[in-house]
Amino acid sequence: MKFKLIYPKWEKLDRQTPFILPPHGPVVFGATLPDYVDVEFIDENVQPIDFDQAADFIGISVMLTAQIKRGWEIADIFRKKGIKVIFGGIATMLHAEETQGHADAVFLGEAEGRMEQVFADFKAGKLQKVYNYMQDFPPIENVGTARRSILNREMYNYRGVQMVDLVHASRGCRFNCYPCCVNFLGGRSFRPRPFDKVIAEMASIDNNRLFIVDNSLAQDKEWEMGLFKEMIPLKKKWCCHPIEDDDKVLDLAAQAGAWFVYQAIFDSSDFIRDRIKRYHDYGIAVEGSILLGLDYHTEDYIKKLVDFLLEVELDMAEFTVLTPFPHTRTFDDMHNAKRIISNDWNDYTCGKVVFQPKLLTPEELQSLYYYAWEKFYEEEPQTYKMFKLLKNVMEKEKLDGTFKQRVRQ
Ligand code: B12
Ligand code: SF4
Repeated sequence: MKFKLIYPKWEKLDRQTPFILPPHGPVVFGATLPDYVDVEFIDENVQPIDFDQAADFIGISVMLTAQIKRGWEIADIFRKKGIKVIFGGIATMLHAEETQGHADAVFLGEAEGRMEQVFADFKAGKLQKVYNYMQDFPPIENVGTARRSILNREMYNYRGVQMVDLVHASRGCRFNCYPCCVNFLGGRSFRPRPFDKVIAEMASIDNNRLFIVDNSLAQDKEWEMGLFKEMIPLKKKWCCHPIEDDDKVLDLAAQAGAWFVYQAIFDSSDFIRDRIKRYHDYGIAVEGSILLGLDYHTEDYIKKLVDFLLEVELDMAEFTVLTPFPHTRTFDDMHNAKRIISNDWNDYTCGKVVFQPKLLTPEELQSLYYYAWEKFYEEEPQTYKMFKLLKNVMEKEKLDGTFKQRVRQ
């Protein structure tokens, strides 16, 4: 059976240097498919979709709200040709009802152990309209090594340098941050994968540079230290979301090859200053995620925050505008207060103001977003800071003999 799995394109963050990482959800999903399924994967961010090419069944995998409308367009085209379409992935769960109007089936939840049934239903002509496994998580041991062979890996490089490969060591998150929908998606409890499976998966990846995409590694100190200890012999270099702020953990992370972290920066406190310094003390670079548009943000506040980021020598910064994504507390509050000014999901890129800020006008916040990107990268442009980050990893690799020339001609 020929199954075409599509990852729709979306508009990238305005002002950020464009780079495209290999998708993660589709390759993890790919590992859950029955053996008889012949899967072809198309990432529309790097290659066009051939709507005339034959396929028995279409799967659409969507991660972001900003992808969903394009997903619907693609589905409508295939369905007009009489080909059945199933949707899955994060944005399907967040936009389940709306998506049903464009799909023969929507799959909600995690796919491990569930695809035999879905494909058997398809073959029998009995596809269900909705497969709802929300908050009904399969055993975490069932998460297998992602099927990266479906990727056209040549396409994922930045100026010839191979991009990181994505991998995850856990699901769920025990925190419940204001703008985040992860509790709705992956549950409130932390679900770590067994170490042996994670290490075997990492070892199998033909790339020394990884992105461990777990929501936050700082969920369980013992587990985190155990993971880093197991990773040391692999000599991989990796980036991730936050690491526990603890000397022992940071030391092990550095030994295990920590390269840089994505760290949320919400103010200019000494706490944040020390947090960045401690990462730097262990040779770990920091890419800040800075959310603009919180209720206490004024022009002065945002400008001082950018000055602070330069002063603490943050390695990279990613500025985003607070966005009321469905199934978040932000959405409920903004919706109840009638503060949402755009309901067009294509605007939900995190680079556009779609709500009425409290102490600024939407236009003022939008120009402060541009100000932040421009001011932060005024003296050292993004490409230069990215080069410094690459230099950092190459130096680490040269030290332990894992450096390989990766630039393609
Ligand atoms: C990894 C990640 C990223 C990576 C993505 C890299 C990549 N190429 O994939 C990076 C860091 C680049 C990223 C960026 C952004 N991200 Co992000 N990211 C995540 C994260 C942490 C994990 C996603 C993941 O891989 N999960 C693991 C996979 C295996 O799960 P899955 O995709 O659900 O797949 C399973 C099932 O859904 C199913 N499935 C998947 N596809 C299909 C298809 C079919 C047909 C079927 C049946 C089943 C199925 O099978 C899989 C196995 O069970 C999520 C949070 C989360 N935990 O979900 C946020 C998340 C998706 N990101 C989010 C956001 C907002 C962003 C940004 C827009 C903003 C930002 N700065 O963070 C940017 C994008 C900006 C840009 N430049 O365009 C939001 C999405 C909100 C929304 N509604 O759009 C999330 C939910 C986090 C949050 N804070 O709420 N992100
Ligand atoms: S923002 Fe990160 S730490 Fe906070 S709830 Fe979401 S996934 Fe967890």
